[in-house]
Amino acid sequence: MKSKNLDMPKSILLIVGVLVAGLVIGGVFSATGEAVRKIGDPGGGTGTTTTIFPNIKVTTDLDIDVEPAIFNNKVIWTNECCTIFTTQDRGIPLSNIDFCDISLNGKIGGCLAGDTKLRIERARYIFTSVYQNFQPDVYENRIVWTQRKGNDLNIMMCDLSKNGQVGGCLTNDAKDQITSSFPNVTQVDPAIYNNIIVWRDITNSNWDIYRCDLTKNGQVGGCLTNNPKTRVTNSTSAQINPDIYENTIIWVDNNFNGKVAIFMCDLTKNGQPGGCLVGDSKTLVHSSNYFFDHPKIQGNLIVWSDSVRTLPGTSEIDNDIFMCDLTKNGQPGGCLVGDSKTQVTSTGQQDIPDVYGNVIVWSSWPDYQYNHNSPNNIFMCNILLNGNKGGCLANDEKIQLSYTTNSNWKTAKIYGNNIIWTDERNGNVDLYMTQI
Ligand SMILES: [Ca+2]
Ligand SMILES: [Ca+2]
Ligand SMILES: [Ca+2]
Ligand SMILES: [Ca+2]
Repeated sequence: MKSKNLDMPKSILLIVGVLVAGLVIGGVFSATGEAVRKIGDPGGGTGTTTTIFPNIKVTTDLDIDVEPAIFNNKVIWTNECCTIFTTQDRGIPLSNIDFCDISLNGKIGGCLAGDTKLRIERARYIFTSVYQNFQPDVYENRIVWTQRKGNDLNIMMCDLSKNGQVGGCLTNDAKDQITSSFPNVTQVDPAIYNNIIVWRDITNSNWDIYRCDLTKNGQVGGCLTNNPKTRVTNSTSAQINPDIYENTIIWVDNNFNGKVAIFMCDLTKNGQPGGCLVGDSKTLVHSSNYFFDHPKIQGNLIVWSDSVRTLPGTSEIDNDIFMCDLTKNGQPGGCLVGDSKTQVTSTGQQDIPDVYGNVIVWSSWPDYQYNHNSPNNIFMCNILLNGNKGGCLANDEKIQLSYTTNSNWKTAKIYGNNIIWTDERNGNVDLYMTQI
């Protein structure tokens, strides 16, 4: 369960302990054989950070394992394998939804490299159409994803507690189709929190955010295939990439007065300014000339990447991680458009953040400005360490979690003490994880 204002005293003690221990044993090898290296994020501060967070391999296959999502111990991702050739779908790779459970590590269904992973939905070839699966998200026992079948894309769902029955998550269980196939209208990018599923939808000829409520199944606003779904936005620009936490939905608007913007709405304010009904005015969080990709919300924090400058000595954009805190609305650090936002990183390229509790993770390319082939790795900070090593202020030295040498952006997701990310250290895209 995702709890509000979650703090993690245990992990803070661990981080501090690790930093202290790291100062003592820096330069040796950890128990798992991962090299312990002293590498500081040139993103700020002085000195070096030592990490001993072991990098645990999750997938070992030669397939492309991407788009991880995590809730409690449940990890889900998109597995892209082998390319097939048909008349309609020439050269499109097959994509499956795979799953493992950290609490089953060492057993079937666990997340260690040697554990057999579970396939929730596989790519299928039906009536000359390839069924592809991607963009998974998970909340408690419910898993949602996007399925493409020919020209029709839909939001799908299964429930692990129904395994072996209709609506369950075993490979051969019939899954629930949330959105309609008729006409062939595209719905993609789902996110789920509790009973609410949100996605982007092109029913009205431009992208809008839509939602449904599982507690209203069978009625208007429910999540059964034929239930009329609830429209959230109606601006003629594209509203995309939604996320949801408790009653707050956030998304990106790709053309708000010529800029890219992050908006939010609050389901408890429905029918009033700031509510999520289609007629309610939505709340502007931030706008920029830079594209945000996926902003994320958890607890009181919203995180995103933005660019406010160029890299020193170049004309290239310098990406940074930014955050705001809903409890500070109306003050510096709050999430209203007039509030100054908090810059988390500094020099180098940083993108694709995620947040849980007081911890923010992201993909960082510290030496990008000097060498575009230099390593890109996963870094983290903890707000409770602000002003110190590991803190989330722009000049605080950050903590490096992964050690790979390739320069591709990585996607990290965090839940509790578990952080999972895409990693190409073995030549194909795998998932790795660590525990903080
Ligand atoms: Ca559809
Ligand atoms: Ca729109
Ligand atoms: Ca930067
Ligand atoms: Ca792989």
